[in-house]
Amino acid sequence: IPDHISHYHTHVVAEDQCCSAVVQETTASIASVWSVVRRFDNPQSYKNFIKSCTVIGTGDINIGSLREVNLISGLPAARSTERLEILDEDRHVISFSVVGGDHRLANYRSVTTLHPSAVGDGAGTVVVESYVVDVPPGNSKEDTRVFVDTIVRCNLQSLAQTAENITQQNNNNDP
Ligand code: A8S
Repeated sequence: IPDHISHYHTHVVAEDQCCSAVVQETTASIASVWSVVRRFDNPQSYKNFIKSCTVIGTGDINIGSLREVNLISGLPAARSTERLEILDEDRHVISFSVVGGDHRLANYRSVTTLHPSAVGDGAGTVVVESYVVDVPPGNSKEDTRVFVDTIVRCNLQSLAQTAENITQQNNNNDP
């Protein structure tokens, strides 16, 4: 594994925290996947549990920018406040942390990186998303990992689908 990948996915994990990673392969190009995942202001474009999102304040999105995320109904939580931690356009790295909300995932932090893949005639992408989070009181590490892995896996499957549609449209416009 190249140095910068292990670097971004190495987390400091305290005794009362757990961490994990989900990997998703897609035939979509890195450019397509990045165009979707880089939009800190628009996570609802592929995260299906999110109903709407508002970036707090005006102007550019920078490290430290905050977003208020509203979830779809039927979940055990309604909103989450999240901070942009890393946005590296060259290395295709985005990271955010959870700083508030009415849910139980305290101190959640995730890092998502994109890498070239042989799938899709050599023009595909591997998406790696790792996270660290406090284990909620009364839950086990294993329960927490299963819960969060499920959400992240849903998000990454939807990201792959969304990006594949964009890649397809680009190919149609540019045969
Ligand atoms: C993400 C990842 C996660 C989001 C979780 C894990 C969340 O939005 C949902 C349910 C919760 O209980 C926690 O990349 C929280 O968004 C769907 C509100 C944070």
